[in-house]
Amino acid sequence: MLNGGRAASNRLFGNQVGVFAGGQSEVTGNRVYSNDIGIQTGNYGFGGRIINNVIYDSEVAAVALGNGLPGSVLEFNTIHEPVADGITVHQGSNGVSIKNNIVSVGAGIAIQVELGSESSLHSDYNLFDIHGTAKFAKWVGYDVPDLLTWSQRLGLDVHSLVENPQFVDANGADNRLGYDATTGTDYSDDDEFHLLPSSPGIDRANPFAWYLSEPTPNGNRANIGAYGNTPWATSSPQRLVQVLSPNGHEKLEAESETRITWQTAGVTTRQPVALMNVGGGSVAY
Ligand SMILES: [Ca+2]
Ligand SMILES: [Ca+2]
Ligand SMILES: [Ca+2]
Repeated sequence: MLNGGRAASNRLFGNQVGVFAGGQSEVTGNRVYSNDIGIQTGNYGFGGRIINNVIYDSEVAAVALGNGLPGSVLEFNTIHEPVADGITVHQGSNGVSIKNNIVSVGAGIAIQVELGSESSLHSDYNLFDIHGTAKFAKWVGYDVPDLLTWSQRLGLDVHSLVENPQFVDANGADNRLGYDATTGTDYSDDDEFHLLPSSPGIDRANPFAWYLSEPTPNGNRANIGAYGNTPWATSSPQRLVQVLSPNGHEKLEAESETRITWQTAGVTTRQPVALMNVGGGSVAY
């Protein structure tokens, strides 16, 4: 349990709750698997950051965001749940930001927001994978069948995708996922959530997110999921042109003009990769 501290690069498995975070805690780079709930927040308010974690094989939910405060962030995580729900936002959370995550579910609900936690919620640039008997979303008790309904009715996840994230091999060569509590055997060593080069998660994070920690060629844009903006990100093609908008969720009208935006990598000889204010004060991002 953390209250304002930092949990980094741990393996957390076989618990009721893998990580319980409150205050301004930072939970980063952990492998959290085979717990009832992977990461839970709360305890008089959570305003911290949950970043670059792989969370999987939970019993109830991968992430339960309780008492979230404005500024709290769930970003660049990979969630893979054959049984459990993905992300639950509850217990009066307010102003939670959910971005650049992979959420793959096989039987639960990918994202659900309970009554009283819907205010100022921000969710975008996520990659959802809904397979088996899984459902896309629940909003204050109502089923939301798909991403299109979610984005058009609620204005959430307008740049998000529903596709197979194409992990290298989620359960590894032994074809067993995570930790088996009944025999006390850990099958997680070969569980592999890096993205294949053909993954739709490559270069699909928020275009304004940092990507400089990714090896080149990196598409000048971060990948979605736990390895986005890290040295373990899957590389991009040498040359890339991407249309940013329209991206398929817009309603377009005949004979009216629409602005098309795009980004490129490896096409021109010079390109700004980051603009830094080295002379000024510190900047929070
Ligand atoms: Ca395995
Ligand atoms: Ca396998
Ligand atoms: Ca990239």
